[in-house]
Amino acid sequence: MGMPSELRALIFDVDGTLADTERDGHRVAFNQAFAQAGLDWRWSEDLYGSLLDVTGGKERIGAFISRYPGLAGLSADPAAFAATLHRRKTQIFLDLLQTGAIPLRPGVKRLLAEARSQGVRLAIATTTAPENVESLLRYAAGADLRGWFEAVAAGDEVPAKKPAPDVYRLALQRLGLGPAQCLAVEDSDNGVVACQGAGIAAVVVTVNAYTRDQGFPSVPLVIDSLGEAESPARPLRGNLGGQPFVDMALLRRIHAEVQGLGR
Ligand code: XBP
Ligand code: MG
Repeated sequence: MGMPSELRALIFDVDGTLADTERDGHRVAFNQAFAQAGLDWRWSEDLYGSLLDVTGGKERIGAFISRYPGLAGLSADPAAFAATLHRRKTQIFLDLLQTGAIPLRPGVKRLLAEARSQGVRLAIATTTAPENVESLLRYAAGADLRGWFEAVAAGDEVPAKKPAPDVYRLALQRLGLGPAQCLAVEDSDNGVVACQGAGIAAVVVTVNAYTRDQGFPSVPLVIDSLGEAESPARPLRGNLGGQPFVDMALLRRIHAEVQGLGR
């Protein structure tokens, strides 16, 4: 057992983690894209929740088409059709982001700023399209947070999306760090399996309405948000050591414990 690695970087998931983008963002954009294409498809909040097990918007449209045979309006080539619909959806989602309609989740900006003040590097590993990351970071927080992240791995940059480890491996490669030097922040089982598959054992999960009932195998801390002084984080698993929110000291403790366990 070598010396435990120092925590050098945090790698953040985007959708459901940096911001609650799915129900009122992506889902709304998908439905508007369907309507603009003259389709009578409409993804309710529940149906969308069942489709979220498929990561990637194009892949999610494809899964919908295969799960509901006989849909009206299909073209001959479903993959090309899904890709065209997805491009339209992405443009609608970008317009939505640029209105500032989607805020960062509680505690995100506070934790990012604290990490930066301590020289802990920041990266992103996400399934969503790269242009969505740029706009979310530019417009969600008011201040332009895009420059805070030195490495972004996103969307189709990798052949296999979460729960495959590819996008976390790409983030690690762009950081030039090993998995033991990093801690991931995620919101979903798919995301946890992906980071663990890339060797990142230190992970904290902030759940949302769509993911709160997932299992999160071997995750030391599962909470309802990163928390703020005025809106404390509530743990579903693990504990915050009596403090109201997740801070760098807590993340360093979790990272050290996981390293010490040699997981
Ligand atoms: C969540 C996803 C994405 C979004 C939709 O990504 O699976 O597909 O739901 O975005 P993550 P796109 O949690 O890894 O951030 O339509 O651009 O895929
Ligand atoms: Mg997510």
